[in-house]
Amino acid sequence: MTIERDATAAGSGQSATETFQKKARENAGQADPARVSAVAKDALAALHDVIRRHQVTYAEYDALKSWLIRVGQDGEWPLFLDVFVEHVVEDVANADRKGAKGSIEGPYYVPGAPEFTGEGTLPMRDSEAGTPFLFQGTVTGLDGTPIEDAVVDFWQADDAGYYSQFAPGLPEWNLRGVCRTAADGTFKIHTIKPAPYMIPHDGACGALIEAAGWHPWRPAHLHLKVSAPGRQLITSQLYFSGGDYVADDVAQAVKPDLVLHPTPVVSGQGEQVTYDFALDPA
Ligand code: MBD
Ligand code: FE
Repeated sequence: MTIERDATAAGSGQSATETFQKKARENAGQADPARVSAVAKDALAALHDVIRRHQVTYAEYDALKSWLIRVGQDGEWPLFLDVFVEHVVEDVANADRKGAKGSIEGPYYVPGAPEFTGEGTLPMRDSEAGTPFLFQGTVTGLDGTPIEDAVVDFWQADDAGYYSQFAPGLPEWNLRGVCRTAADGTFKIHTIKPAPYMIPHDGACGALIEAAGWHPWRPAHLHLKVSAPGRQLITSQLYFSGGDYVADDVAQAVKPDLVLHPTPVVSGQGEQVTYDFALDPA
Protein backbone atom coordinates (compact mmCIF):
# COMPACT_ATOMS: atom_id res chain seq x y z
CA MET A 1 0.00 0.00 0.00
CA THR A 2 1.50 3.33 -1.04
CA ILE A 3 1.16 6.52 0.98
CA GLU A 4 -1.20 8.01 -1.61
CA ARG A 5 -3.69 5.20 -1.13
CA ASP A 6 -4.34 6.56 2.34
CA ALA A 7 -6.00 9.53 0.66
CA THR A 8 -9.50 10.02 2.03
CA ALA A 9 -12.54 11.79 0.62
CA ALA A 10 -12.52 14.13 3.63
CA GLY A 11 -8.79 14.89 3.13
CA SER A 12 -9.03 15.81 -0.56
CA GLY A 13 -12.43 17.42 0.08
CA GLN A 14 -11.11 19.79 2.76
CA SER A 15 -8.17 20.75 0.50
CA ALA A 16 -10.52 21.40 -2.43
CA THR A 17 -12.85 23.44 -0.23
CA GLU A 18 -9.99 25.61 1.09
CA THR A 19 -8.60 26.09 -2.44
CA PHE A 20 -12.01 27.16 -3.69
CA GLN A 21 -12.69 29.51 -0.78
CA LYS A 22 -9.41 31.30 -1.45
CA LYS A 23 -10.41 31.84 -5.11
CA ALA A 24 -13.97 32.87 -4.10
CA ARG A 25 -12.64 35.48 -1.65
CA GLU A 26 -10.44 36.95 -4.37
CA ASN A 27 -13.33 37.14 -6.87
CA ALA A 28 -16.07 38.19 -4.44
CA GLY A 29 -18.50 40.68 -5.99
CA GLN A 30 -21.94 42.14 -5.37
CA ALA A 31 -24.82 40.02 -6.69
CA ASP A 32 -27.78 41.71 -8.38
CA PRO A 33 -30.85 40.92 -6.21
CA ALA A 34 -33.11 40.60 -9.26
CA ARG A 35 -30.76 38.01 -10.74
CA VAL A 36 -30.49 36.11 -7.43
CA SER A 37 -34.28 36.08 -7.14
CA ALA A 38 -34.87 34.91 -10.73
CA VAL A 39 -32.31 32.08 -10.64
CA ALA A 40 -33.05 30.93 -7.07
CA LYS A 41 -36.81 30.96 -7.73
CA ASP A 42 -36.49 28.79 -10.84
CA ALA A 43 -34.01 26.43 -9.15
CA LEU A 44 -36.40 25.90 -6.23
CA ALA A 45 -39.36 25.49 -8.58
CA ALA A 46 -37.42 22.80 -10.48
CA LEU A 47 -36.83 20.97 -7.19
CA HIS A 48 -40.49 21.29 -6.17
CA ASP A 49 -41.46 19.82 -9.52
CA VAL A 50 -39.13 16.83 -8.97
CA ILE A 51 -40.71 16.19 -5.54
CA ARG A 52 -44.22 16.19 -7.05
CA ARG A 53 -43.30 14.11 -10.10
CA HIS A 54 -41.55 11.44 -8.02
CA GLN A 55 -43.90 11.67 -5.02
CA VAL A 56 -40.87 12.06 -2.73
CA THR A 57 -41.59 10.77 0.80
CA TYR A 58 -40.59 12.19 4.20
CA ALA A 59 -38.08 9.34 4.58
CA GLU A 60 -36.48 10.35 1.28
CA TYR A 61 -36.56 14.04 2.24
CA ASP A 62 -34.75 13.23 5.49
CA ALA A 63 -32.21 11.08 3.63
CA LEU A 64 -31.54 14.03 1.32
CA LYS A 65 -31.10 16.35 4.32
CA SER A 66 -28.61 13.95 5.96
CA TRP A 67 -26.72 13.58 2.70
CA LEU A 68 -26.48 17.34 2.08
CA ILE A 69 -25.16 17.84 5.61
CA ARG A 70 -22.55 15.14 4.93
CA VAL A 71 -21.44 16.76 1.66
CA GLY A 72 -20.42 19.80 3.69
CA GLN A 73 -18.85 17.79 6.50
CA ASP A 74 -16.71 15.91 3.95
CA GLY A 75 -15.74 19.15 2.17
CA GLU A 76 -17.20 17.67 -1.01
CA TRP A 77 -19.22 20.62 -2.33
CA PRO A 78 -16.47 21.46 -4.87
CA LEU A 79 -16.31 17.82 -5.98
CA PHE A 80 -20.09 17.37 -6.20
CA LEU A 81 -20.74 20.62 -8.08
CA ASP A 82 -17.82 20.23 -10.49
CA VAL A 83 -18.71 16.61 -11.30
CA PHE A 84 -22.48 16.97 -11.66
CA VAL A 85 -23.18 20.61 -12.51
CA GLU A 86 -20.16 22.47 -13.91
CA HIS A 87 -20.35 20.99 -17.42
CA VAL A 88 -23.56 22.89 -18.15
CA VAL A 89 -22.13 26.17 -16.82
CA GLU A 90 -19.13 25.63 -19.10
CA ASP A 91 -21.39 24.96 -22.11
CA VAL A 92 -23.25 28.21 -21.48
CA ALA A 93 -20.10 30.24 -20.81
CA ASN A 94 -18.25 29.11 -23.94
CA ALA A 95 -21.11 28.66 -26.42
CA ASP A 96 -20.00 31.60 -28.59
CA ARG A 97 -16.31 30.74 -28.88
CA LYS A 98 -14.86 30.10 -32.31
CA GLY A 99 -11.46 28.81 -31.20
CA ALA A 100 -10.31 26.00 -28.93
CA LYS A 101 -13.06 24.08 -27.15
CA GLY A 102 -13.30 24.26 -23.37
CA SER A 103 -14.18 21.84 -20.61
CA ILE A 104 -14.71 22.01 -16.87
CA GLU A 105 -12.01 23.16 -14.44
CA GLY A 106 -12.84 20.69 -11.70
CA PRO A 107 -11.79 21.02 -8.05
CA TYR A 108 -8.02 20.53 -8.30
CA TYR A 109 -6.50 23.59 -10.03
CA VAL A 110 -3.92 25.55 -8.04
CA PRO A 111 -2.43 28.78 -9.47
CA GLY A 112 1.28 29.46 -9.18
CA ALA A 113 2.93 26.28 -10.53
CA PRO A 114 6.63 26.43 -11.54
CA GLU A 115 7.21 28.03 -14.96
CA PHE A 116 9.35 27.30 -17.99
CA THR A 117 9.49 28.65 -21.54
CA GLY A 118 9.21 26.71 -24.80
CA GLU A 119 10.09 23.19 -23.66
CA GLY A 120 10.32 21.59 -20.25
CA THR A 121 9.49 18.68 -17.98
CA LEU A 122 6.78 18.96 -15.35
CA PRO A 123 7.96 18.61 -11.76
CA MET A 124 7.83 14.89 -10.98
CA ARG A 125 9.39 12.30 -8.70
CA ASP A 126 12.59 10.51 -9.75
CA SER A 127 10.64 7.29 -9.97
CA GLU A 128 7.43 8.79 -11.38
CA ALA A 129 5.35 5.87 -12.71
CA GLY A 130 3.52 6.02 -16.02
CA THR A 131 4.09 6.10 -19.78
CA PRO A 132 6.34 9.06 -20.72
CA PHE A 133 4.31 11.54 -22.69
CA LEU A 134 5.21 14.58 -24.79
CA PHE A 135 2.37 17.06 -25.15
CA GLN A 136 3.19 19.72 -27.72
CA GLY A 137 1.50 22.26 -29.94
CA THR A 138 1.13 25.88 -30.94
CA VAL A 139 -0.98 28.67 -29.45
CA THR A 140 -2.42 30.95 -32.14
CA GLY A 141 -5.06 33.58 -32.75
CA LEU A 142 -8.21 32.61 -34.64
CA ASP A 143 -6.39 33.42 -37.91
CA GLY A 144 -3.59 30.96 -37.08
CA THR A 145 -0.96 33.57 -36.21
CA PRO A 146 1.35 32.09 -33.53
CA ILE A 147 1.35 33.85 -30.15
CA GLU A 148 4.67 34.20 -28.34
CA ASP A 149 4.71 34.08 -24.53
CA ALA A 150 1.18 32.64 -24.28
CA VAL A 151 0.61 30.72 -21.05
CA VAL A 152 -0.23 27.00 -20.95
CA ASP A 153 -1.05 26.32 -17.29
CA PHE A 154 -1.12 22.55 -16.97
CA TRP A 155 -2.12 20.07 -14.23
CA GLN A 156 -2.90 16.38 -14.10
CA ALA A 157 -3.24 13.31 -11.90
CA ASP A 158 -0.40 10.81 -11.55
CA ASP A 159 -0.34 7.20 -12.74
CA ALA A 160 -2.40 6.20 -9.70
CA GLY A 161 -5.06 8.90 -10.27
CA TYR A 162 -3.93 11.30 -7.51
CA TYR A 163 -3.46 15.09 -7.69
CA SER A 164 -0.66 16.84 -5.80
CA GLN A 165 -1.88 19.10 -2.97
CA PHE A 166 -5.11 17.03 -2.73
CA ALA A 167 -3.69 13.63 -1.80
CA PRO A 168 -1.03 13.10 0.86
CA GLY A 169 2.57 12.12 0.13
CA LEU A 170 3.04 13.92 -3.20
CA PRO A 171 5.57 16.73 -3.77
CA GLU A 172 3.80 20.12 -3.72
CA TRP A 173 3.86 20.83 -7.47
CA ASN A 174 4.00 17.24 -8.76
CA LEU A 175 2.71 17.15 -12.38
CA ARG A 176 1.80 20.83 -12.38
CA GLY A 177 3.54 23.46 -14.48
CA VAL A 178 3.19 26.65 -16.49
CA CYS A 179 4.74 26.61 -19.98
CA ARG A 180 5.14 29.94 -21.79
CA THR A 181 5.22 29.57 -25.57
CA ALA A 182 8.41 30.17 -27.55
CA ALA A 183 8.79 32.92 -30.19
CA ASP A 184 7.03 30.66 -32.74
CA GLY A 185 4.07 30.08 -30.40
CA THR A 186 5.05 26.50 -29.59
CA PHE A 187 5.03 24.63 -26.30
CA LYS A 188 6.53 21.22 -25.48
CA ILE A 189 5.56 19.66 -22.16
CA HIS A 190 7.22 16.43 -21.05
CA THR A 191 5.13 14.47 -18.58
CA ILE A 192 3.60 11.03 -18.03
CA LYS A 193 0.16 9.77 -19.01
CA PRO A 194 -2.30 10.04 -16.11
CA ALA A 195 -4.60 7.26 -14.93
CA PRO A 196 -8.41 7.47 -14.90
CA TYR A 197 -9.74 9.31 -11.83
CA MET A 198 -12.08 7.62 -9.38
CA ILE A 199 -14.41 9.78 -7.29
CA PRO A 200 -13.48 8.99 -3.64
CA HIS A 201 -15.79 6.23 -2.41
CA ASP A 202 -15.59 6.97 1.33
CA GLY A 203 -17.33 10.36 1.18
CA ALA A 204 -20.76 11.77 0.40
CA CYS A 205 -20.29 11.77 -3.39
CA GLY A 206 -19.18 8.14 -3.31
CA ALA A 207 -22.22 7.30 -1.18
CA LEU A 208 -24.58 8.86 -3.74
CA ILE A 209 -22.88 7.07 -6.64
CA GLU A 210 -23.01 3.75 -4.79
CA ALA A 211 -26.64 4.20 -3.68
CA ALA A 212 -27.68 5.02 -7.26
CA GLY A 213 -25.65 2.19 -8.82
CA TRP A 214 -23.64 4.59 -11.00
CA HIS A 215 -19.90 4.24 -11.65
CA PRO A 216 -17.42 6.66 -10.02
CA TRP A 217 -14.93 7.14 -12.87
CA ARG A 218 -13.62 9.97 -15.00
CA PRO A 219 -11.46 9.02 -18.03
CA ALA A 220 -7.74 9.80 -17.81
CA HIS A 221 -7.33 13.47 -18.61
CA LEU A 222 -4.99 16.46 -18.81
CA HIS A 223 -6.13 19.84 -17.49
CA LEU A 224 -5.07 23.18 -18.94
CA LYS A 225 -5.74 26.89 -18.96
CA VAL A 226 -4.40 28.63 -22.07
CA SER A 227 -4.20 32.41 -22.15
CA ALA A 228 -2.47 35.41 -23.71
CA PRO A 229 -2.88 39.19 -23.45
CA GLY A 230 -5.86 40.42 -25.49
CA ARG A 231 -7.36 36.90 -25.77
CA GLN A 232 -9.97 34.99 -23.84
CA LEU A 233 -8.54 32.45 -21.43
CA ILE A 234 -9.76 28.94 -22.21
CA THR A 235 -10.00 26.26 -19.51
CA SER A 236 -10.03 22.79 -21.02
CA GLN A 237 -9.32 19.09 -20.59
CA LEU A 238 -7.93 16.53 -23.00
CA TYR A 239 -8.62 12.80 -23.07
CA PHE A 240 -7.03 9.74 -24.69
CA SER A 241 -8.67 7.96 -27.61
CA GLY A 242 -9.73 4.44 -26.68
CA GLY A 243 -9.24 5.03 -22.96
CA ASP A 244 -11.61 3.71 -20.31
CA TYR A 245 -14.64 5.91 -19.57
CA VAL A 246 -14.01 8.32 -22.48
CA ALA A 247 -17.54 7.50 -23.66
CA ASP A 248 -18.95 7.36 -20.14
CA ASP A 249 -17.45 10.18 -18.01
CA VAL A 250 -19.26 10.57 -14.68
CA ALA A 251 -18.67 14.35 -15.06
CA GLN A 252 -20.01 14.46 -18.67
CA ALA A 253 -17.07 16.68 -19.68
CA VAL A 254 -15.78 14.87 -22.79
CA LYS A 255 -16.27 16.43 -26.27
CA PRO A 256 -15.07 14.87 -29.53
CA ASP A 257 -12.66 17.79 -30.14
CA LEU A 258 -10.96 17.07 -26.81
CA VAL A 259 -9.93 13.48 -27.52
CA LEU A 260 -6.22 13.05 -28.28
CA HIS A 261 -4.75 10.45 -30.62
CA PRO A 262 -1.18 9.97 -29.35
CA THR A 263 1.44 8.07 -31.33
CA PRO A 264 4.53 6.16 -30.13
CA VAL A 265 7.70 8.24 -29.91
CA VAL A 266 9.91 7.24 -32.84
CA SER A 267 13.25 7.22 -31.04
CA GLY A 268 12.88 6.64 -27.33
CA GLN A 269 10.04 5.43 -25.20
CA GLY A 270 6.59 6.73 -24.58
CA GLU A 271 4.00 8.57 -26.62
CA GLN A 272 3.50 12.03 -28.03
CA VAL A 273 0.75 14.16 -29.42
CA THR A 274 0.41 17.57 -31.06
CA TYR A 275 -2.60 19.68 -30.12
CA ASP A 276 -3.00 23.34 -31.07
CA PHE A 277 -5.03 26.06 -29.35
CA ALA A 278 -6.65 28.95 -31.23
CA LEU A 279 -7.62 31.69 -28.78
CA ASP A 280 -10.68 33.90 -29.26
CA PRO A 281 -10.12 37.66 -28.95
CA ALA A 282 -11.01 39.15 -25.58
C1 MBD B 1 -11.32 15.59 -11.35
O1 MBD B 1 -10.04 15.24 -11.57
C2 MBD B 1 -11.89 16.42 -12.22
O2 MBD B 1 -11.17 16.85 -13.24
C3 MBD B 1 -13.22 16.80 -12.05
C4 MBD B 1 -13.87 17.68 -13.02
C5 MBD B 1 -13.93 16.33 -10.98
C6 MBD B 1 -13.34 15.49 -10.09
C7 MBD B 1 -12.04 15.11 -10.27
FE1 FE C 1 -9.18 16.16 -13.09
